Amino acid sequence: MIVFQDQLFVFRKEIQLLSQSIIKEDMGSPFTGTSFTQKVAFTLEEGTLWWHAHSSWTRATVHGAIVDLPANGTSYPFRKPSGQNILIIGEWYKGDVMQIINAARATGGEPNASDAYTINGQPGDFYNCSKETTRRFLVDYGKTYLFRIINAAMNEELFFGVANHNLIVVGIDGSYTKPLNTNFIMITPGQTMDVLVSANQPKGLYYIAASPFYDGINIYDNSPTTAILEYSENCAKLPSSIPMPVLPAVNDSETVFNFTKSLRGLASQDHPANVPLNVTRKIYMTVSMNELPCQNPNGGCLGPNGTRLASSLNNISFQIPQIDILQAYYWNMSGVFSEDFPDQPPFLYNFTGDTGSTTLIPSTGTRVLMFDYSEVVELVWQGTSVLTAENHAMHLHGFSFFVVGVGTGNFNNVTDPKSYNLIDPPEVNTIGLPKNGWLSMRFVADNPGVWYMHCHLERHTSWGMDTVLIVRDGVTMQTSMIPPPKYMPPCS
Ligand SMILES: [Cu+2]
Repeated sequence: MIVFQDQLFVFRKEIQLLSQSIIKEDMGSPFTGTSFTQKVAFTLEEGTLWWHAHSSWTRATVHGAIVDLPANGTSYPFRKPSGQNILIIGEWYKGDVMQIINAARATGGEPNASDAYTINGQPGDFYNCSKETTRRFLVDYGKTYLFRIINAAMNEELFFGVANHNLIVVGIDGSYTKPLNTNFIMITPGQTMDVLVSANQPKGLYYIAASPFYDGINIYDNSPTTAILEYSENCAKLPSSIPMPVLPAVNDSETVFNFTKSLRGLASQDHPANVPLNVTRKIYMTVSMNELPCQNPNGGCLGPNGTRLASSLNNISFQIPQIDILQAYYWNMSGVFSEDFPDQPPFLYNFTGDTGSTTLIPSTGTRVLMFDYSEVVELVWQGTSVLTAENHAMHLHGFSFFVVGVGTGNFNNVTDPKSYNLIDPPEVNTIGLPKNGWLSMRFVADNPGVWYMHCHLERHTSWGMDTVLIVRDGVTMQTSMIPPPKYMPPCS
């Protein structure tokens, strides 16, 4: 098992990440104990991001927060908080997560659900093993605190709240938002949300809790995780009297839809929303759960009707290649991926994502979407009910994108763009696509390179709900990919 140093990086705009793998058990890998330095430039982001491993399910434990503070001489677009806390929600399995997904892939069935969610590594008061070590966040009455919340869970979107306290959302994914006053948030795996909490209630103890949002039909972990908001000098009450936040029902899609729809980018003079207006490339992409023929040499499959579970983007279930696409593209190696990702015919919006029979079994392949440098992209994700319908946490590497529209049902290319928010849409890198709904986003393809796009629900990623975007070089050095370092850590 390889464990990376989990440390908090606080910096301004540019850092060097030293990734150090530590030998915990000798698995015979020639790469344990090695290190490499990765240079990451945060040119536009301000707020909270996170880093995590991306090989199979390793991100379950290999992850950490990245905090990007306001640049010197500037401040937050809200009153400076009295204190800050990083709060990472994780997901814990009694078992090796790599074995859990490998076993599921072998049989084509569902992977085991987790055994607990955690807040900064602790499942909380409702677990005997955690009673003594439940995380406590200390506050002084009358002060306001910034909570940088990260959903690092593997497979569930989550509701989150603090008993008797309102939350004010002020940022998502390293971009400020207009303050949104709410008594809960829904945060998808991959997302970060910066939230202000004012300690304005009677001194005491209050539960902080996260519980799942899941509107599909499969197994999931339905246990809440808790931490405690503790006022200094509180008249300590018995634990049994600590109030719990009231969070929406586990399958409350409508509340989640309204929450997503209410998010607004800050769009101020200091933090303008540079929403692309002149779109040059439109992509319509279905997001589906599927099944594939059983290929288990040891017996039958545990997916629906003896098949194996799969998922797809545009009816293509992504196959992870043996050679990484970044190198294959950079060195012009053929046979690794193909460029014929079939865009749906440009905006034939009478597509009915609900007619599942013809697309229940997707095609498979390593297909990529190619973009010329600085193309202005509008991408509409369309959730379908091909096998089952549920919310998906859509995520793009390499870019933040503006969420210009979101709706239920099938996208209509005539009427729906009329309701686009081109003034103050939220700018994110991960967003929940509503069950059986659509979501339209825009970005400028000005970051040359090879970028993964996938659902951040890890089981869907494993089943093929992924693709890759390749942005070609521009005409100058500054608009081209930088060459690989002399020592490139091998992909293993
Ligand atoms: Cu998904």
